[in-house]
Amino acid sequence: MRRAIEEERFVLVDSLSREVRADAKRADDDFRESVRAGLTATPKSLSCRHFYDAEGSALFEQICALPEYYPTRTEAAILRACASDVVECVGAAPQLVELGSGSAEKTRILIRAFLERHGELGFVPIDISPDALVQSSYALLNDFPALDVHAIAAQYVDGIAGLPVVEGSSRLVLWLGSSIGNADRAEAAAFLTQLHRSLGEQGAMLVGIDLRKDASVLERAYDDAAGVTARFNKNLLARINRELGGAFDLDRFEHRATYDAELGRVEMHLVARDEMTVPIRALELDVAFRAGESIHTENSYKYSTDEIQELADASGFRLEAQWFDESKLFSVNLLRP
Ligand code: AVJ
Repeated sequence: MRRAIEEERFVLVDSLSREVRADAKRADDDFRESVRAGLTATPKSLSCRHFYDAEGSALFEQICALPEYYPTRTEAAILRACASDVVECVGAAPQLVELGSGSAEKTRILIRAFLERHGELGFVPIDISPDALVQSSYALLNDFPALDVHAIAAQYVDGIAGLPVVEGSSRLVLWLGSSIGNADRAEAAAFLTQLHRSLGEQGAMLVGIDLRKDASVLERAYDDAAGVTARFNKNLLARINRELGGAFDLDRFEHRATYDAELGRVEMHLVARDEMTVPIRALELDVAFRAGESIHTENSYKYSTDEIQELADASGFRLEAQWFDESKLFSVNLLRP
């Protein structure tokens, strides 16, 4: 089950190669059947979890650097300001776990702070992409000689279940970037409850959550002037063309991002500019669009400070500390059992 890439300081855990192939096949089936279900439903939708193929992941990295997309750099600024407080709050050297670690760029701020305080640290990144794990782990090991990395290529829930046990050390689980925003409020509470149960009394969480704010700021963040987010959104159609033999003409769809202040969420859509029928070969399906018909592709929920408190209460966590940037655009929250 376990493949040692560098014996001393790095372990990458994944499934046996047979299971990896089975997983890849399962992922293909999942994409195909989820696209079929979404495009034959009324209203039409596609799941945001399909954004992140190689192309989409690269576009997401570009989004993070956009002037309009404030979450990434704002969260980084908060982490720089609160890192030493977090280290104090946590106390003894923890096992540092990260959900959806990706490039782990912002995580460096915390790793540095823990290493300065304790001299050594074990880091457990959990990500569905083994390539991203190997790449980010080697970069970290190179830059931090006192760091150990135990990377887990898995879905969040399976990864948490497979966390290595370290005698006498507590756990701090990072969930950054407001990834929690893709879940609706009930799903977010249910997932945190599950984490709370599997982490036990020793586990704390540090969760980055985007805040409610002016619609114009939010809509610019999800519909940037350079059109990167539009390309990111339309990559779903491009991916259907590439992987399922679809015939989508990307120019005949418009990227739309709107903020619903009542629900507190940004919705992304792809809107058909005119009437058309799009064949998708691998699905043996013709998808008919009316002019103006939309495909709902993502929700990104925003929270008030009261809603963050409610989320903590609903999932059995205590909100022990909370940090904001000066303009209160974004929050970083320390949750304890
Ligand atoms: C990765 C879910 C946090 O909702 O802000 C960015 C994804 N979508 N621009 C977000 C996204 C469009 C992002 N999350």
